[in-house]
Amino acid sequence: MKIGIVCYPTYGGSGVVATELGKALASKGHQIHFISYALPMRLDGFQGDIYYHEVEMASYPLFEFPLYTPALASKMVEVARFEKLDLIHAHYAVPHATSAYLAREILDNGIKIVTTLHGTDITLVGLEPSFLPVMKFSIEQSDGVTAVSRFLKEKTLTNYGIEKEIRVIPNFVDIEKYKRIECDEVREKFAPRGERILVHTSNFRAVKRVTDVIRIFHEVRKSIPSKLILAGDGPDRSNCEILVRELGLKDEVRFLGKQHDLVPILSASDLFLMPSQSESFGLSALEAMSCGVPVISSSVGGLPELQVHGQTGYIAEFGDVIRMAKYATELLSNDQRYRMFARAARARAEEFECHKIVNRYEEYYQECLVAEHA
Ligand code: GMT
Repeated sequence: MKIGIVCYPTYGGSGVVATELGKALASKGHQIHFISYALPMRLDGFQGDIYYHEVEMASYPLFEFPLYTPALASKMVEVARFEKLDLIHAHYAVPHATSAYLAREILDNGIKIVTTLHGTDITLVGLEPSFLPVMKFSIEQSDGVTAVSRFLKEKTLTNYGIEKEIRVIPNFVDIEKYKRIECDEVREKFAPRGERILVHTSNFRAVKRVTDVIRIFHEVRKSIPSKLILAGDGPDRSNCEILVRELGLKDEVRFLGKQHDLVPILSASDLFLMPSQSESFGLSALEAMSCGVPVISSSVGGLPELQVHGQTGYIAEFGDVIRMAKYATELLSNDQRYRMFARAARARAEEFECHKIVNRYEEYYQECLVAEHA
């Protein structure tokens, strides 16, 4: 198949899923054309059947705001025509599903559109009155729609009053790449006195509640000698830096900023913290679990579809910092239970192994290609 993949290139789960999916599909013989305004973060290294097309943005004194939606649609039309695409897969509905709809109408050549709903495109941004009618329309017009969890599917059906069939295809992980490796050097660097290491990775947006991560760590430290590693960057980073100083944790918390290779960091870690306010799946928790790291998370969104409470980690109500800290402390205090949890986390991650899930996307594409336009 010749597939156009549209995604955000930035540090975020939807771009990661789109890029890893494209790479996996290319390795199975499909021709993949990424379309975005910048090179997707994980699209590194040369791979024969992968192409990248950058969306150019015209500027004109009349335009106070960038006009990305039509520019993206025009690029989709160009790529689809020149490369004879069979299908365009839009990741994150806002505004990609709308641009894809426009492109399909212009092309009028039988090309199909699949939209994958990732999270805040449905739970937050898409619900803005300034977007909602366009989002509902664009999702309904897609030839196929997938959601990364049952939670997100239900939210879409109820919040938008959509009656369309939505296929749940969860996030996935490359279990050969995301596995625990020897990382004594990393441990030595971050925790020279053998302290336990807690870790969190995200794009530091408000929904991730990174300040809760710091507060949980503050509680855990009261009884367990430990360090906290924070990887990633985003709008809440400054608040977090301030809180760390206010709590007197400057020497105990390391802010690493954006990182390309998380495997050594996850491999050196003992617990992953994800106290999010909203999380449709929790890809970074899955990557941690694949490295054998148990997770303490909130109970929001799709997290209970990934995490098994009392086996792969613990789940507590969002905002309940004390309970999460208690769970973390208990787990880190019991070596035998900890080892069981670490094994269970890896075993659970194996259920989301890359090839299994990529096959499900491939099958879905085939179904959409043969189906009549809705
Ligand atoms: O919805 C978002 O916040 C954006 C998106 C991203 O690009 O970071 O994250 C979502 O998509 C990921 C991949 O499908 C999911 O694993 C994340 O749970 C989800 N984030 C939220 O729902 C907050």
